[in-house]
Amino acid sequence: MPDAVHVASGKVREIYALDDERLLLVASDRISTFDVVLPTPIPDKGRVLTGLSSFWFARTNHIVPNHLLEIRPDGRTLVCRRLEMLPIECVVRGYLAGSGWRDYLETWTVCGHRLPEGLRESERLPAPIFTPATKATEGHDENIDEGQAAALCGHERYREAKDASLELYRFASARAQERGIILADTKFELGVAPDGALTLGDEALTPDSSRFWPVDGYEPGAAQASFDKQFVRDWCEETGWDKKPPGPELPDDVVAGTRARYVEAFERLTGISFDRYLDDPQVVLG
Ligand code: Q0T
Repeated sequence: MPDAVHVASGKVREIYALDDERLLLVASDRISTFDVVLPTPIPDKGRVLTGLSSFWFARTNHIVPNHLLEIRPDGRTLVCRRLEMLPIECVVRGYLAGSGWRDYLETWTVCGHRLPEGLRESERLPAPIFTPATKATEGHDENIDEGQAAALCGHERYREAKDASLELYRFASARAQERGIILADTKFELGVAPDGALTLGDEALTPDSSRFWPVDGYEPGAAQASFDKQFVRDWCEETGWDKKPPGPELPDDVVAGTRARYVEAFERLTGISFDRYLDDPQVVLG
């Protein structure tokens, strides 16, 4: 990529600028758990995430346009339209987990949404809720209420982003449920294209931007096993690691088991064999 200028690094991916209008998003095989990137990569994880994200982009244009222009033959690189990103994370929750559960325990509300009393951890909500958060440059994103989010984005844009996010969640969670995966919650990053259209950016509806739970074994009242990262988490807990960097090297069986779970999520959700994707990444565009 001689002409691509590096512009940003995430925990598990890199962004390069091709020109004023286009970016390259490169997904690595790095994996993070308990907020720490581990030294051992999961082979093909970046391809699974890129393929899944592209699959959803190709099927949700009727809800909101997105930044995808092209998947590169390596299966881990997307050419994307450059957007002016909104200053909020667009989170949708269909189930009570993570910071939503913690906020609920203290206030029976999440981002200003009053919820019924007596809900249990991981319980399905009466209806999905939009729970915006700030984009923290360091540390964790902070949940904010509708008024704060609308002030940051502008009221009109906020309403549009909220409606699109809820519709994307309803669309994807229905398909995931049919295929044995609960999409407990998910985070979208939306932006504005040069023509002024609200546009979906980032990666979308992947296990790194969402909580995926297996339908089999779902049982409210406790935290649920993660579809993709549970082997890694269980193994890290067994080692007695203090969750501070550096993380432990993963043994081969944990790497292989985790790769298999990512591939399984891809195949269940897309209905496409992952080997076919490796052969020709364009298959996910349908
Ligand atoms: C972005 C303009 O992931 C991020 O950075 C860490 C690697 C967040 N981020 C997104 C953008 C995008 C996208 N995606 C876009 N289409 N246009 N900016 C920049 N940083």
